[in-house]
Amino acid sequence: MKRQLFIATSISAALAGCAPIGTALNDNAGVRKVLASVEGIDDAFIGSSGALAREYRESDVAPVFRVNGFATPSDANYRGLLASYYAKYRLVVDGAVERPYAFTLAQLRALPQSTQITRHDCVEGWSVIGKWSGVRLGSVLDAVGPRSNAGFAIFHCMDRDDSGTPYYESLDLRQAYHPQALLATSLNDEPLDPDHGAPVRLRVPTQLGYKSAKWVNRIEVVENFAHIAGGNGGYWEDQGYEWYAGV
Ligand SMILES: Nc1nc2c(c(=O)[nH]1)N[C@H]1C(S)=C(S)[C@@H](COP(=O)(O)O)O[C@H]1N2
Ligand SMILES: [Mo]
Repeated sequence: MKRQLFIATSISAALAGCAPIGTALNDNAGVRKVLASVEGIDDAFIGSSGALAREYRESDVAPVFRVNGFATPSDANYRGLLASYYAKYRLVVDGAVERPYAFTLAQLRALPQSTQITRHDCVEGWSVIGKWSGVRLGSVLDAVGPRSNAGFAIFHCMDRDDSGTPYYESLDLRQAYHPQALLATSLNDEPLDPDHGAPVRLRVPTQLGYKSAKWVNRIEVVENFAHIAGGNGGYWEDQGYEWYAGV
């Protein structure tokens, strides 16, 4: 059983490299859900909760971290953030939490910081190793206190596609409390730059790149995501990509 699941996961990762992603992967996700429900399997073999992504050495860090995804926001709101050196930035964390809060960048940087040198794997088939620092997502969630019905964290972003649809992503709370799930504010020892998602982006090295949402300005804690946008838990998920994108 474990071996089968391992193979299913590997096939999924291989298929995920092919765009466009269609029903094969969706079917696969359904299969995996059933497999994962077998007691104990998910902890050992599905990286959403326990397993750590490999961490690399300083000398492994790539000289250039490729930029990908939608264009860096250029609307009045984002330009205003840049002009204020992010003084006007707030990360709103609300929804199914005891103490909804709007964090300034300074407050996020004042929380205990964590650094990782990890590999970013894009679904398009390229990877790059970078050094990320920021606050653990779990620390921020602890600060606001998810309610007992909380199931997922939705990451709302400041960018949009050509037709004006906003980017968003989601993690379940177990993934969100993974020790390597960061709200990154620094890349390669520099403050995060606009093209890589400044001032705050998600960094989830255990999953494909599209989960690592850039330009995050709101984390909405919800019981489930059926009512959000297309109902599949993310911008690309709404186009047919798998919600679970473990690498
Ligand atoms: N808000 C937002 N986040 C996003 C994307 C995007 O288009 N918008 N693209 C995703 C994809 S597919 C990848 S590979 C990474 C790219 O991050 P990078 O530009 O820092 O390499 O961001 C992810 N997060
Ligand atoms: Mo990607």
